[in-house]
Amino acid sequence: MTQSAQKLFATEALLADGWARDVAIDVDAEGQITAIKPNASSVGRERLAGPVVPAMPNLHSHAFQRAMAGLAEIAGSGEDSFWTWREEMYRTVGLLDPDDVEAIAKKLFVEMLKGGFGSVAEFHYLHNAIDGRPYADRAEMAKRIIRAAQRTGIGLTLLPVFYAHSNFGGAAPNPGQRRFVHDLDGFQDLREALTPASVETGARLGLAIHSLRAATPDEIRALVRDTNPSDPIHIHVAEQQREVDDCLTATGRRPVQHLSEIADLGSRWCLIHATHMTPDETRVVASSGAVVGLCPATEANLGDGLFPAVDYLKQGGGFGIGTDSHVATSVAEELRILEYGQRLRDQRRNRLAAPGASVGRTLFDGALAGGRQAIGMTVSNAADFVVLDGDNPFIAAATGDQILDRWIFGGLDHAVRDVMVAGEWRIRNRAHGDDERIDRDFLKVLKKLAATA
Ligand code: NGQ
Ligand code: ZN
Repeated sequence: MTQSAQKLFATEALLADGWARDVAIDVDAEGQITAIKPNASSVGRERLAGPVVPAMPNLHSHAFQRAMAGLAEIAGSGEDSFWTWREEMYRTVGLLDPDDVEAIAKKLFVEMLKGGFGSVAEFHYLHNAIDGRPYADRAEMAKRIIRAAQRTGIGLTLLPVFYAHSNFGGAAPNPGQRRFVHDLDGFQDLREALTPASVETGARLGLAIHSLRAATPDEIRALVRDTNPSDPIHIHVAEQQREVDDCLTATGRRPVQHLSEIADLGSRWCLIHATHMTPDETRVVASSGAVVGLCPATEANLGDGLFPAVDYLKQGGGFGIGTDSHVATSVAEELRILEYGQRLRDQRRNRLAAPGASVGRTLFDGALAGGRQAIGMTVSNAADFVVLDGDNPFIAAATGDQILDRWIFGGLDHAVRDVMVAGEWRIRNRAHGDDERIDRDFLKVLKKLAATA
């Protein structure tokens, strides 16, 4: 898509090498940044309405789950868990047609933009029709995700998910999983069906393997072998203690240990959650070049446990953030919960930054680098950035890292004002051009779900 070139000016901006003042930013007609000059003049440039920070990649999303956020909070037997939540999630899965999923994804992607994300990796496993048969076009559902990203303007890395079993040892899938499953040939057909749409829209493609429960070691090796060597590979791993126990029973190994023996973990890999790791496993992952995909709001909501972030970050481990089930959709909220989990466990403050460093800045920089790697966006000059609200007194009075600390830890949940992705304004003054229609279509889906409750 071509647009006209833009000459922008920010009084303060977080650049690759740190904060700079009076920054001139040139964006060309393809949406690429062609020049960034600090200490420049604003003459002839559009003045941005506040400090500028890079847009964050959201490295883990199951878009359809946005529709049930907040609806699984009625206490059951007293033993509610991830696994009872999953039953409710499967019930929602059984109700959604392609139009519904597209409407949910559009609403969600706009919310993510408003929360400070510029791109998303969709871990997409809702492939088959409600009765479990493939759609006439196997890529029907995935194409709805692509269309939602294109219409809302969020950057997309689509990760079609391989899912074949209900548990370790190649157990048959259960009925609630019929919309997710493929064999290796069917999955290859899906990937091929997606290639033209991804080329046409600029969506990046990668591979996701649902979990060590859902794919056997042989299947994992075959999938990795058949994937373009530069594509990212994502997998859920070690999120729940029960998964650790089942893995130990089936293989004699813990999940992360088992995965590291099946696959050569390196910079293409993104381990989603990796919550339950021993110090040895933590060391292996931290030194592997892989990224861990942390989803702090969802992990808290589902009662997963706490990732050993203090040890992992001290060892230089890579990480990014995802909103996963979308009980939150904001950069600030995910980073805040990540830090607060460690504080609650340790009964200490400022856990994830080195002495003298800002926690907000440390987490923001870490999640940006890891997120870009995990979504396959490492070499990019795309104009993807967020303008924080310079009229907010907290932001207006802050400078440098304090801007991030105020945003993340000061409760400024509406600090994101404008968002540019690939050189186009997707959010201006907190609004998306298509808000009304997107809300109307989304409301229809919510009413349909409420009618079947
Ligand atoms: C998912 N979600 O695939 O949506 C999973 C739940 C499972 C999270 N792990 C299902 N947060 O892991 O079996
Ligand atoms: Zn997930």
